[in-house]
Amino acid sequence: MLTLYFAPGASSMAPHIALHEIGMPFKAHPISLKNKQQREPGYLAMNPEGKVPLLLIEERPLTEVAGILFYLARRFPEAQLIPEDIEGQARAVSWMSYVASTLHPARRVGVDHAREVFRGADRKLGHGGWALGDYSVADIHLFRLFWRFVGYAEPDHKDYPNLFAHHDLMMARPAVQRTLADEAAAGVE
Ligand SMILES: N[C@@H](CCC(=O)N[C@@H](CS)C(=O)NCC(=O)O)C(=O)O
Repeated sequence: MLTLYFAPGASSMAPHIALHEIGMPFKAHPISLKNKQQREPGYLAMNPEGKVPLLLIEERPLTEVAGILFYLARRFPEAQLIPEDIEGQARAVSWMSYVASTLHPARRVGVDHAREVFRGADRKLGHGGWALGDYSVADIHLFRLFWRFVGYAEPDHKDYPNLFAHHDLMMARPAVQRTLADEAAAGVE
């Protein structure tokens, strides 16, 4: 059994979406970042970084969004969340590394910096839908960061046409709608 520790709206939303895409039963364990549950000794024993997401594979902890998405995509190939060929898989990892190392930390520097960084992401994504051509875990990771950016920066559609088109494609997916509903209902902030 897989267990996902998540906080509503946090980075853990990406593996949460992937798990719903896969459609296998899993346990979803909400934690409150506001109440610092990620700093409790029991949680730190599983993830010394004190962050979400955390995926337990049986009892074995796996952390970092990109690592968890890669694991899920490879473990459940029937969900078609990653290309089959090695170059395609490397491109998925490349996109997820960019999302984790460039998009995720942008807000900490400031909203103006984030606006500039996401303009670069819009150019990188380009016109025409999914990051790798077909839908993949790279889209899930990208979506969560842009979804968050929309929430705090309230960007104008015309400045990010490709990312907004991608956002609309993602919002139409049942797995995304299910994740947003589950996280809203989770009972923590
Ligand atoms: N590099 C990590 C970042 C995870 C991360 O920053 N998680 C945040 C929520 S979005 C968190 O758990 N913060 C709690 C804290 O720092 O106390 C990943 O990609 O999984």
